[in-house]
Amino acid sequence: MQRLAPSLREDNVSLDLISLIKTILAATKEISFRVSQAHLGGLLGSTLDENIQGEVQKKLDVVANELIKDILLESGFVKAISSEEEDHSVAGDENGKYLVSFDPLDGSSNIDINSLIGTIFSIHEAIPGVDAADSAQFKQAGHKQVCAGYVLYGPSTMLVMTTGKGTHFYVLDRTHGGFLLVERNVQVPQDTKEFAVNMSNQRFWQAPMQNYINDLLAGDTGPRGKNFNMRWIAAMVGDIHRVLQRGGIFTYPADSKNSEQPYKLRLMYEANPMSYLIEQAGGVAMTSQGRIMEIEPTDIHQRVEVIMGSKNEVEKCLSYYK
Ligand code: AFP
Repeated sequence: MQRLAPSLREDNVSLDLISLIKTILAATKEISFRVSQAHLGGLLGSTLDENIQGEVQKKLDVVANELIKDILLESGFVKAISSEEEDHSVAGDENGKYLVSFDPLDGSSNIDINSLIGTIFSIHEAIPGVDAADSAQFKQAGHKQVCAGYVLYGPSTMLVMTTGKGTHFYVLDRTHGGFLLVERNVQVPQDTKEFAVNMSNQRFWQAPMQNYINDLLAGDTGPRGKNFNMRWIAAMVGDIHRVLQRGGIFTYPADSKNSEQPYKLRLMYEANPMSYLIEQAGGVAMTSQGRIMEIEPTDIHQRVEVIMGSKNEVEKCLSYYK
């Protein structure tokens, strides 16, 4: 099995970007260890703080954020970072070539139940001439990402990553401490019989999504003429990993639970990187209005509607909005 760096060189990834990726992965290896020891090390449960999203921070959210932040800011490769757990972007090296957005631990509600969680990251090129402290440089659309990926802390620790030459799977081999390539050019099946959505929000969705899901639930007695299965891990990393592996549609649609906040998922460090991975694997990543990676960001913490996965199923879902 091929090691990480040679596999990236095969995709003509620059040495600087490879070094940055290895820097991020060094932090995730430590996070993987801390996650496995969390119960023993008193790292379960919440802190007394909330992040800027108004969510209570888990102890491991804070630990993971500090590990990634520190290693990136010390690396010299990074001009600035933005994180789910940081109110504002944080300046790095004025000469750093890259901007990194990340969710240090996605699926926080799974931490205390020993279930799937992961780190999501998205890399853009820094804009020359812009001050490192200026958060406006993060306002770059998802199609400008030069790399995106996640590390899933599951039964095995897996890296799923793209640099624009397909989406590849790697597994952390603890015998030598590196990630090994296990599957190159993963392909999302175009058709599926599986959907992922938080059904408890159903009554708050807009009519098109209500109608679409009702038709899936009607199974072979309804207009779709086939039975669908439902899965919900409550961590986007886990749900998207399943979709990449065996197909499916994943959605977090607009809802009316909180009129000031119709969307749940964050554009810069959830929707954009996952869209890049899904599209590079032949899937589709949309809102009901258009392609996620075309959205021009207005804020590093902005939220967005998400409908992504198997091509034909996503297109079917979108047809209900026409
Ligand atoms: P955190 O980033 O706060 O851990 O939230 C996880 C998440 O944004 C995403 O990974 C899940 O798909 C979604 O929340 C789960 O939301 P529900 O609470 O509706 O299950």
